[in-house]
Formats: sequence, C-alpha cells, structure tokens
Amino acid sequence: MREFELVIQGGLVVADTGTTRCDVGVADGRIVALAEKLDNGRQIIDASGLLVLPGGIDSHVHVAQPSGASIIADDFYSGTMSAAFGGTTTILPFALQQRDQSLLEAVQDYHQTAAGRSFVDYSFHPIITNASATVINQELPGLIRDGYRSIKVFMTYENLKLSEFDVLKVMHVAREQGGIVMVHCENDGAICYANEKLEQEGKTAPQFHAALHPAIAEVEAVNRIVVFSEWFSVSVMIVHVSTRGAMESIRRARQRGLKVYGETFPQYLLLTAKELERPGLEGTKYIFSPPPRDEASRDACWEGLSTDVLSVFSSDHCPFRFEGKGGKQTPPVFKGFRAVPNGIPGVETRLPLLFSEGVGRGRITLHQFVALSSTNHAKIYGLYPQKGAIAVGADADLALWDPEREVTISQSVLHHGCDYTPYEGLKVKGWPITTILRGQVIVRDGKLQAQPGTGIYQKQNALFQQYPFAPL
Ligand code: DUC
Ligand code: ZN
Ligand code: ZN
Repeated sequence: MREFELVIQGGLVVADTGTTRCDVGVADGRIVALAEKLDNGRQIIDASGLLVLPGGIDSHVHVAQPSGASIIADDFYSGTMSAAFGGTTTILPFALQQRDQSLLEAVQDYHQTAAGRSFVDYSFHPIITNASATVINQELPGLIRDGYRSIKVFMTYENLKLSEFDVLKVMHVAREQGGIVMVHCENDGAICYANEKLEQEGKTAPQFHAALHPAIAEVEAVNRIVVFSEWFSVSVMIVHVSTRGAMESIRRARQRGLKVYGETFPQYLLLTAKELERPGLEGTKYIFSPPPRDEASRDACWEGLSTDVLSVFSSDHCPFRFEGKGGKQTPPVFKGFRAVPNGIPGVETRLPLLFSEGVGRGRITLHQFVALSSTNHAKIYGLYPQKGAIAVGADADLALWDPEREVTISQSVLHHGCDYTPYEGLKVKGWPITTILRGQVIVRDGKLQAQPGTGIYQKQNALFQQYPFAPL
C-alpha cells in the first residue's frame, strides 16, 4: 500500500466547480491521491467538520516597498507570516521600479529581500515607473518571458504615473510577449483638479481624502483602458475596482469577449467614506486609494463578485502604522491628508471577511469563494493548475477552514507588523485553522509551524487566457 507523507481525512473538499467528501493524500509536496478513504500517512490530519480549500492566493500585496518618509510595516517575514495565519499560501507582491532604476535591478532587489524570509510562496508583479527605451525594448520583453507576466502601471501619482504613450508601449510589449497589464485607473487631471480645489478651500482633514479621488476619475480611466485593451488585444487587470461605473464598464467589456479582468478588496465591500470622519486622527486609519466610497458603490462591488464580473478578490495589503515616526498620525503636527501614508493592512483578514460576509450572508457561494480567493488568481497570473486547485499533481497548498469558528477581529489576534486593523471589533464566522504549503503544515491551531524560507519564488507560466483573435 502506498505511503503518503500526509493524509487529510474526512474533510469536505471544495473547488471552484464542485464539492466532494474525500481524503487527500500528499507526497513530495503535491497532491497525489484523492479518494474516499486513504490511510497510511506518516502524518494524518483529522479534518472532520472542516472544509478543505485551496490555499488562498493574494495577488495584490505590498511588502518591503520603499515609501518615502514612511515605512511600510511588513517585510517578507511578517507579511507572509500574517498571510499564512489568514489561510493564504501564495502572495503576489509588487516589485516597484524607482524612477532612476532599471526594471531588472528592481526585480532583483525584491528577490534578494524575499529570499529566505518568506513563509508562503510568492511571485512578483513588476511596476514600471520609467518606461525608458531600455525597459521597453530589452528588459520588459525578457522579464515577461522569464515569468514576470503581470506588469503594473499607474495613470496617476507624481512619482509613479506613466504617460498614455508609455502605457501603450507597455501594453504592446505585453501583448507581444504574452503578459497582462495591471492598471491603476484614475484620471490624473481629475485628481489634480480636485486636489487644487480642496487645498484652496483648506479642506485637508482626513474626511476630504474621499473627494480627492472622485468616482468619475476611476470610471473615465477604466473606460479608456478598456478601449486600449481592445485596440491592442492585450489582457488587462483593472485593479482596485471601487465604483459601479468601473464594474459596469468591465461587465460590458467581458460580455463583448474582451480579456478585461477586475479586482476588488474587502475595504470596498465593508467600508464607506464615513470611516474617514472618525474623530481626531482616527480617520487616517482609513486613508487608502481609491478611497472607501458610498453604500451604492459597496453594493456594486458585491454585485461584481457575485455575478463573476470581478474575477479576483485581493487585499491591497499596504500596511502603515498609526503611531510613531512616519505613521498615519504624522506627529507632531497633522499636515493634511496628502501627507498621510496611503494604505491599510489586510492580508490576514481578507479571507475570513469574504467567507463570513460573502458566503455566510449568502452573497456568494462557497465555489465562488474558492474562485475569487484562489483559483482565478492562479489562472490569470500563470500559476494554474500547480496553484489554486485541489487536484492530483497540484501543489498541496491547502487551508482547512472551520466554518463555525467565531472570531472577533482585533489587532491582538493578528500577526502583521502594523499596529491596528481597520476591522477592529468586527465579528466573523468561519476561520482558517490549518494552513499547508506544498504539503508542509505552516500554521496549525493558531501556532506557526514553519521557518522563514519555507516559501519560495514561483515563476508565472504562459497565461491561461489570451486574446483568441489576431491583433488589430
Ligand atoms: N494603489 C495600489 O494599488 N495600492 C496602494 C495605493 C494605490 O494607489
Ligand atoms: Zn493602485
Ligand atoms: Zn496596491
């Protein structure tokens, strides 16, 4: 009889397409058997009463990213530990090119920073901030072919944005080499206009951060990128969708067969701009971009997830501390919302929030949960079926969920390097209690079981879906 390194017995195995009650046999880090009854494991985990899900994949994470005077609170060590406790087994952080840096150098720097420090597997999305001739003609084509298939560009922000001309150049290379372009879609002119007006009127308290990023700026930019995507026949990911207009634009594009994907986050499903009005400087804890919006936008994001218009649910984990030098409170004097570091933590709370508020409240099915939290990320970013699947041959990346476990989210139960959570006091039902990476238990019953370096780099393979038709 075959001996397995690990057997998970008696759980309900859930994929994006179906549910089976079966045991899972693991050898050499992979799933090698799925059967009604498996014994003979060197390690046996009793999963009765638990759900066995593919490990979460969080494809929008910022760790160890230089951020001017502020310091991002997580490096690969703490950020991936937090991910593991939240049932996530792979993250895709960004590798940000400094304007005076080559893109290759940026990617190599992030590799060095991550190596030997990570508890979960990782892959990178390079961010291009300087589309020099060398980047466009040499570095980018090589990087895409080497497994960095998802490239992010910004349409706004002084030190990050690319011109439309440069965005088009990146899109062209991505199409030629088989990449996908992730776009921060906001109309730069609209934001500059709002900024000048708010400053002239002295409106710099945290609550005005919402007005700095008008919904129309997002909608206009998404429409433009959809048009560009069709023109160049290139796959695009519209990151951080927060408005109905953006969601509907993606719906129309997808109905027409365009390879336009959308992403949203917990913050757009659970928070509104009201949070920015909290007393004192508490509102700074909710400064992130695009900002939390109104209830109608919140409903639109849920609708996007439940109708499969939005394909991925990520965290945008971008943790800045509230207290201390470079923190959100910017002591000793508050200099206006523009000086507040932009981003919130969320890699650990992402999945429990979607499980409880989505599956628990009947807004999405359990299969959609698996697709949105894991499988679709793997398919879109070239990691499927090694990741995101419970199938023979796939990596044994699994999260065992107790669907009945009730937890009150609080800073004290989390493992990130940040000093607060935007969801303090929120009660959720359903929690990942065991996380397994390539067959190795990395978290069990609230205890870390792995060493840093357990997580390794994963190259992105040819993308799952490209345009089936010839480019215009
Ligand atoms: N965009 C992101 O994708 N993350 C953090 C802030 C931002 O503007
Ligand atoms: Zn962005
Ligand atoms: Zn982000």
